[in-house]
Amino acid sequence: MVSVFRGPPEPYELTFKLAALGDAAVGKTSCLRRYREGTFDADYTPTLGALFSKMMVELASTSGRKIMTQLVLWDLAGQELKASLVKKYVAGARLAIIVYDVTRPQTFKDVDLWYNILKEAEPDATVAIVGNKVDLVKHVPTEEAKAYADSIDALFYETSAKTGHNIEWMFTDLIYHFFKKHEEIKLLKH
Ligand SMILES: Nc1nc2c(ncn2[C@@H]2O[C@H](COP(=O)(O)OP(=O)(O)OP(=O)(O)O)[C@@H](O)[C@H]2O)c(=O)[nH]1
Ligand SMILES: [Mg+2]
Repeated sequence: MVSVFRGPPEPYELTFKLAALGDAAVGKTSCLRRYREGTFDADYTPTLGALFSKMMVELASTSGRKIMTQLVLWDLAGQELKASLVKKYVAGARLAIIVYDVTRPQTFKDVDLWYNILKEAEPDATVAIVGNKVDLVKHVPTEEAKAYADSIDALFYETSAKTGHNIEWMFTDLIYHFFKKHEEIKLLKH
């Protein structure tokens, strides 16, 4: 079981880093904010460089023991095109989401560029491809994006940070797969 702990910071047993990548204005900051705080802001404030925030996530082992973990979320500027800088920011990330905007096909094409930079820096990261803004008219076919995600062995989700559609599920499932893959903790199925 994986669940967000929205109380005050607790002592934790494990900490892990998640990086959010993708073109400008695809909704990286919005997806992270929706997951962390449950809110949405319609105004666009581009992220400069990179920002990080922390949140508590509670896991349950197969024996039912609760394990408090700290998730460190790194939010990268979509305008940050210098691969060397991106690599610096993603260093140490065990998990990554590469977000595109389902209304803008170019942002989907660029996913592969972000993926290659990530892969060079963190070859073992558990990766999710995320098509965001599904509350709007979609211009990137789901099947095409899913096929790409399958080809690079990544997870795939379609979300809306605006309505909250699939956001909690996407992060929960990603974290679940990460721990399952590494078998550091035997988790209860969510
Ligand atoms: N309709 C809709 N708008 C969204 C959604 N997610 C984000 N937006 C809007 O899209 C714009 C960009 O969102 P951000 O979260 O700032 O995008 P970003 O990827 O962090 O952008 P950079 O920091 O510049 O890389 C903002 O105006 C958001 O309100 C969504 O799911 N649906
Ligand atoms: Mg941002």
